[in-house]
Amino acid sequence: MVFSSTRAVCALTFLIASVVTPSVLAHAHLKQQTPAADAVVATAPQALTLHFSEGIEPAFSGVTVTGEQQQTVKTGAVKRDEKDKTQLIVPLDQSLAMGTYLVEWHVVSVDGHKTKGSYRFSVK
Ligand SMILES: [Cu+2]
Repeated sequence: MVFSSTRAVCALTFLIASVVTPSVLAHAHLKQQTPAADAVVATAPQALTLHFSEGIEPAFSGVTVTGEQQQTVKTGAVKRDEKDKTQLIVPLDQSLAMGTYLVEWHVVSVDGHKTKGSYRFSVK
């Protein structure tokens, strides 16, 4: 009786540890970005940086930047910061005119999970 319940607890602990831990902790959420969400910047940025909660895979991650007239802003290939794999850098190939821009991002974190989201910023 004592033996079997100990085994059951052990099996349960293992199950919870293996099922809950990776899925809850490992998704890449956008924590911070430059220019910041809803920011109004005086100088047009030359690149966007997006800082995630987890390391991300640049080959499977991307960003689209759209202006007020639904025009797509030309961006260079996204890259990951050499020293910080949670940081995605998006070079802008054209300088941004005054206006509000929508940034839509999608990333695959190093554990293979996909996340996406969007935010806006303005150039005045
Ligand atoms: Cu994950």
